[in-house]
Amino acid sequence: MAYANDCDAPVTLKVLVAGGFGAGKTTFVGAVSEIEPLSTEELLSDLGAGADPLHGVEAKTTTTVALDFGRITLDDRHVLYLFGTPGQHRFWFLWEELCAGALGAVVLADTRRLADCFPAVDFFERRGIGFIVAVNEFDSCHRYTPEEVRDAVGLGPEVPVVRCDARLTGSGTVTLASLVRHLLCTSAARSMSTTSTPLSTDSGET
Ligand SMILES: Nc1nc2c(ncn2[C@@H]2O[C@H](COP(=O)(O)OP(=O)(O)OP(=O)(O)O)[C@@H](O)[C@H]2O)c(=O)[nH]1
Ligand SMILES: [Mg+2]
Repeated sequence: MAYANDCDAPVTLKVLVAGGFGAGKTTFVGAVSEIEPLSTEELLSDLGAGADPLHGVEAKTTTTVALDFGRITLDDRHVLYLFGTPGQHRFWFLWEELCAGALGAVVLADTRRLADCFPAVDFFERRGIGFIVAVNEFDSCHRYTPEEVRDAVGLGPEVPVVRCDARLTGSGTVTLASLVRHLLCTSAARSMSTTSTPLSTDSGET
């Protein structure tokens, strides 16, 4: 679509969907995207299977080798671009490129392999990119409470933990709304702390 000038073009907001191998990132992006998602699925090779053990995800036959891409139009001025990251260790170098300009991230936690979300959590914490953890509840797997997940992953109290089903559009949309709410709260808190300068620096303290 061509716009008369740049001011007419909608503001694009970039959000990442990250997490461990097989956590449901491609499924999530596909469920919420209003367009046919772009995915880069390839058959799992022996090389990849050696590096990323398949325990818990034995039924998996393909993996994302670059990214997933989806889009959600929020209103006539705002469009959300969703980027799913690759999960296999050997493609993690792409995360750096993918996170450029990102507003925030959803880290999917797989209830079968909770610890697999550590690297994504660590990645966003180190870069100061706001994120929430969404527990993708696979069928017939143990259901952790959000507090159990917070403790297990070592998340601070400021990081929201929500439950989701990556296959369902409604669940994915609620998850993204939680992320946006979290980012807005964080940014409001930051601007409050930078604008609330003391009235006088002459406190008499030494
Ligand atoms: N039962 C169930 N299956 C799911 C759920 N989410 C994803 N799946 C299935 O799990 C498999 C793996 O999901 P993907 O979306 O490919 O996972 P991914 O995180 O993109 O995987 P990588 O890109 O390889 O890291 C697919 O066959 C999905 O249909 C879920 O919430 N419940
Ligand atoms: Mg994928």
